[in-house]
Amino acid sequence: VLAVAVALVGPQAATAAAPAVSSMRDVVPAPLTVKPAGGTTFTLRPGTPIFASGDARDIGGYLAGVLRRSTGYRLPVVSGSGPGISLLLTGADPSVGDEGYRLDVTSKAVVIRAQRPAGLFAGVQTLRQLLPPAIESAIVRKGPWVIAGGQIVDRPRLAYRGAMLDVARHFHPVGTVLRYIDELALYKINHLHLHLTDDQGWRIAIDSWPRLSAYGGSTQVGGGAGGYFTKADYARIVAYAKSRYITVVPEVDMPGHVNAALASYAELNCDGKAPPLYTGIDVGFSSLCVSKEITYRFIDDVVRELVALTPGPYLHIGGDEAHATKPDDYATFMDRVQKIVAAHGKSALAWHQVVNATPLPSTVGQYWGTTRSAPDVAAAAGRGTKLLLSPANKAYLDMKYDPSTPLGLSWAGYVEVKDAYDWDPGAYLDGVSESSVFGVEAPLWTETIATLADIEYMAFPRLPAIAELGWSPASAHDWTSFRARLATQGPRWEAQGINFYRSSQVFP
Ligand code: TNX
Repeated sequence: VLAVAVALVGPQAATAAAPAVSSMRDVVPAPLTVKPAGGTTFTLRPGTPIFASGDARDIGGYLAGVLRRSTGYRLPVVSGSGPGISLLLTGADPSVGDEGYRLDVTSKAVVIRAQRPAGLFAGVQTLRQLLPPAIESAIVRKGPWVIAGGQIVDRPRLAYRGAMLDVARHFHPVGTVLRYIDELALYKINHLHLHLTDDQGWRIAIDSWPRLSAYGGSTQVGGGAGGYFTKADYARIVAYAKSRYITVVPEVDMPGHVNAALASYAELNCDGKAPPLYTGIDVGFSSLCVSKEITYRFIDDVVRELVALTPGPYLHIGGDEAHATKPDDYATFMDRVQKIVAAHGKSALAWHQVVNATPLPSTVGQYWGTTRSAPDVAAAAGRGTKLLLSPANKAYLDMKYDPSTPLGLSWAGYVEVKDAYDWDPGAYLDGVSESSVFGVEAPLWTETIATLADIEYMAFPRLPAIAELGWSPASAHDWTSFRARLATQGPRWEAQGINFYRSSQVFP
């Protein structure tokens, strides 16, 4: 009897503690403009239609899928218009651009208007946050499902809002990556950078060099079994990400971080001898052989096969911590590899050391330093190189929150939620103006991160902080507002079973 009583009290207590109607002002990332209409509410009913036709149809189906899980309602997806939820690709102000939207909630209808499907998808993510947290439950909950009335007009500040997952140090299987994609979508992240290769493992099948994955993917940090994505696995990730309006950016890290490749093919080594596989966490000890022609045939093959799997415009070529490559060789190598990528019709992304070579006009440099002064990077920006900002002491999700964090590293310092949030990407690097800033990205290196629960613990709540810096207008940047809005996300993460860090800065 006692157990039954507890089971009954549990969910009711949680519902009672949460406000009946979520505030329009609590959305993360903060929208461009929010105008609540005091008193007006819309209530979701079992038969509420979701009107969506043409290119909006898939998003209607996606929204219905999200809402049916927790409401148990039918929520038919139909064409036409009327009282209900409408997803329209007409009538949005052109100023919302490709990813923006307008959302109107009245007592009769919820209407999301956008110019492009990506904008409707972003509007749908906002709509989820206007519903009670239990809407995120994987099992049917009681409701009522009430949405506060008003209007939101929204569009992103920066074009590229990314997250990186290192599947090389610890391999993370397809299911984990798909779940992370769904979590990124919640916060309007639009790029997933997959760090596919490193000293400890090669994680993508390359048909013309099969030992890369078969042997080079056979272990990981700590000596576990590792693993790799078949091309079908990888295509599934790319397609799933696309359905969430996320572009996958594959990285093959070169000329350093290549022990797994060198171990797989003796001929890639300058001395013709394959080193053993590596399961430690040192960096900077391996290099491709810059003077051998086979190196470039190898890269051309890998790039060609990856490009065939990559609908997006970018291929990441690494370029970090090439301590085992002489500086002249590094420049020679990076310049040649950028041309290989260009010859296959893609633009290169590279860690910011690429500025020590000659970045092509299309190459984007990813800044991962820990100082605001980086004269060589600023000079490159002055010459036209666009920058993706991932300052390690702000944006690295693998840094410990504080000394007691059981996972993670601390070489760039401890990164509490406020540290992750309190910087302005448009005015961060000395001498670099916002016009040179292509976007922000939150990398998650996985030397110490082995499971989905580990990934979630490090990403939440810092990932939404970086997402807000990339999406919300600079004028909305305010820690006090952000931490209050972030706190309202906690019950949503609980409903989804996301394992998050209960930072005392956010959840006192
Ligand atoms: C530096 S940041 C690295 C990675 C490590 C990471 C750990 C960068 C471009 N390289 O090889 O995994 O630190 O935080």
